[in-house]
Amino acid sequence: MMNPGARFEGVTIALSKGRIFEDTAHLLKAAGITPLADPEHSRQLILPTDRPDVRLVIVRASDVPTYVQYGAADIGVAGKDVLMEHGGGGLYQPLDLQIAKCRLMVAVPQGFDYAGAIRRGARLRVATKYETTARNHFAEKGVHVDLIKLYGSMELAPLTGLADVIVDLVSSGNTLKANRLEAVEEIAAISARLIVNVAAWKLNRSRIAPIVEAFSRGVGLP
Ligand code: PRT
Ligand code: MG
Repeated sequence: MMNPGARFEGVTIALSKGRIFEDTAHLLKAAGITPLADPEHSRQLILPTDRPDVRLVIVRASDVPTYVQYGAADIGVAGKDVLMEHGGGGLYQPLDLQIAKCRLMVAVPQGFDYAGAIRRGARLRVATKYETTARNHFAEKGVHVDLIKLYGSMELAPLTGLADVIVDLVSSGNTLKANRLEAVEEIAAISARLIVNVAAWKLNRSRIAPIVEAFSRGVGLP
């Protein structure tokens, strides 16, 4: 039996707070949706909006695809990094929102001879939050790696001897520079995507399609 809190007849949108929420605000506005609380200041995890048929749920960035995949949310906004790692099962990905842009990179301590290590067939210790994506990337290149799963502050791993290289997101490059690291290889260009539960898209299209269309009209606008 579904728990009573799960019974909501409208559209549930999953977002993470921080940059995704901030960068999505203008897209929500384009869709005529105004949140009635600010997740940075409210402790509420379910945020009502000015539309009684639309609510937001605030979850960890890496949990957004999971909520949408299982239909606990109908729609979500997730970084391509998170979607690559998740795999994308049960998700329809109709829109590149062109927000929260960055690059997923391999980075090493400044001066580390990455190309040489690969040429020699060295076995690399790779610290990352993106275990699956990193494993696929190095397997494709034929590089032998030992993966070390971390949940944050990847930049610290090479500085403490935990790993030789990291796989992490880079936008300005300031974090790498501040830790005497340098990017040596791009794995993927990243931006946030609109994701929709595949079943909801089929069964509740009349409610979801207008929101997706409004988001698409807002893409690229300030
Ligand atoms: O914080 P939490 O653990 O809950 O989750 P999260 O860190 O995944 O969430 P959040 O809000 O930080 O990131 C959400 C999404 O924003 C990511 O999944 C990316 O798709 C996107 N994004 C865009 C970024 C960045 N740019 C980014 N620069 N996410 C993280 N960073 C971090 C990066 O990991 C590194 O530590 O910023 C640092 C590098 O920034 P520069 O400017 O110094 O290069
Ligand atoms: Mg973060």
